[in-house]
Amino acid sequence: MALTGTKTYQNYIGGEWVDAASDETFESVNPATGEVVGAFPKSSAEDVDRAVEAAKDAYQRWHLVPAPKRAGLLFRVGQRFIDRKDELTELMVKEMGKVRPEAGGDVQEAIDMTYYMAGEGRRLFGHTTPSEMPNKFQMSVRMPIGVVGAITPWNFPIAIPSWKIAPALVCGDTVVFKPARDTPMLGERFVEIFEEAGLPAGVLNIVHGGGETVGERLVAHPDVPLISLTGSREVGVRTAQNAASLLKHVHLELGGKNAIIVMDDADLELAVDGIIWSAFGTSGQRCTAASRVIAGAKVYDSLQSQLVARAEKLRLGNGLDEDTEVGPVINKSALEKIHSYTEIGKDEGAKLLTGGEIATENGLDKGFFYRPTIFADVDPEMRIAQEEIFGPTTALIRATDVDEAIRIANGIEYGLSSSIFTRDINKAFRAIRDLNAGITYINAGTIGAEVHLPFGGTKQTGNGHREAGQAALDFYTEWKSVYVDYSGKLQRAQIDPGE
Ligand code: UN1
Repeated sequence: MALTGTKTYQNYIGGEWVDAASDETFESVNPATGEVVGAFPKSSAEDVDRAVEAAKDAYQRWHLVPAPKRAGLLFRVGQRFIDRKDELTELMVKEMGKVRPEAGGDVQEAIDMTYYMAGEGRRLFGHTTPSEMPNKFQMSVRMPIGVVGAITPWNFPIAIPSWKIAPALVCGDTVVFKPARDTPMLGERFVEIFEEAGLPAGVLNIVHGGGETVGERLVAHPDVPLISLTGSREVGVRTAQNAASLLKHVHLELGGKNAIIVMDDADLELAVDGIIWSAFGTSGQRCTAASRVIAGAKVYDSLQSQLVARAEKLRLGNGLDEDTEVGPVINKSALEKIHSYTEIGKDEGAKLLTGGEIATENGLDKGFFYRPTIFADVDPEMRIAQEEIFGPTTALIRATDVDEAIRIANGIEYGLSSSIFTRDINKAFRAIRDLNAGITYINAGTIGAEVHLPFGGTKQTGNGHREAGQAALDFYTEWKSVYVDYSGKLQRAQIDPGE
């Protein structure tokens, strides 16, 4: 049953809502109820080309708008996000499934990022440095680059677009935005807010559709020099490969297999809170989710029983219900993938402590619900301890000391987030130095990054770039070094001695 009739939404290109070239559509579905949220165009390469043309044309003017004025747009967008926070929050619960407080947090993250990047309009600092020669001035300045292809995931459907689009716009780039197929309505609202805030035509465009058509065309398009993608490792590798022949700048934010280490001296109650939140918050569908728990011998048994008791109490349901703690997973294929990992874990010999099944009681069968799942006696090499499941499943692993715990935590192909619970300052600093990850938490779970610090990971989590914070500016601009020689004569660097 459709919530909003059978309305088909449009793309937004060059400041106008327009139909796609083909009549084909796809539906966005509420994962808690199976209801249709709306129908969206299955756009083709032709639609992408139109959007890129509009963004390229707009770039000619936008990059010359003074940065504090570009920031003015973002300040107005930030205010509108605040004004429409409740409405966006409710829509997010309906389209993506996360529970209301978390959906509100997602919108808040976009508010924070938009204001943070708006502030950059009066900074975008470069450097001045002395010259090795007399009467010579030099500085480095950030230069905008051109059109950005922003390809975003469904798990943070308002926050992550803001992580890419706010810095791109303040830096003077223009954007073609492809939201995830599971959350197109939130993508369309996101753009609508920019339109309300006075977006100049073509500066931000949205093209709906699949990765294999819209995403791939953006990556292949010669007039899109920047691609920022948050998605799976597989799609990330393909994106980098396809973009390589054009030497595009590619920012990739891919998977995680994040661990929480609990040392024998930890505050166990706090660790249990951190694990439950990090493993089952957003139904485990965060790149930063804790899908492994590495525990010392003395705390292992107690931790295991407390975690099981807490997980079994978590209330599954529609995120619109006040008492729901865990919402659905995004779609049927995610549900099937998550369940297949339960089978894999059992076959590998891990001990299933709780969960491990699709929840169907009290109408949950209308949506895609999976019971919070905990495996114990997990060997670090098992697939459930190595591969990203992206669901409410976590694996308990034993470690004898901090060295072994860190070795196990690092023994994966990813490197996004990491955490250690300990009261020992020496162990905490060892972990900060030795955990090979883009983020390390001390005495907190693996989730909850703030917008003014760099976000991203090591190893197969990405390709070395970071988003958020000042680090994002390095992706959306290029450095230019400027030398001004006011000596009135030829001065040769490295050759002529200074006076
Ligand atoms: C993600 O799952 O890709 O730190 C982003 C966190 C959130 C962002 C997660 N602020 O968990």
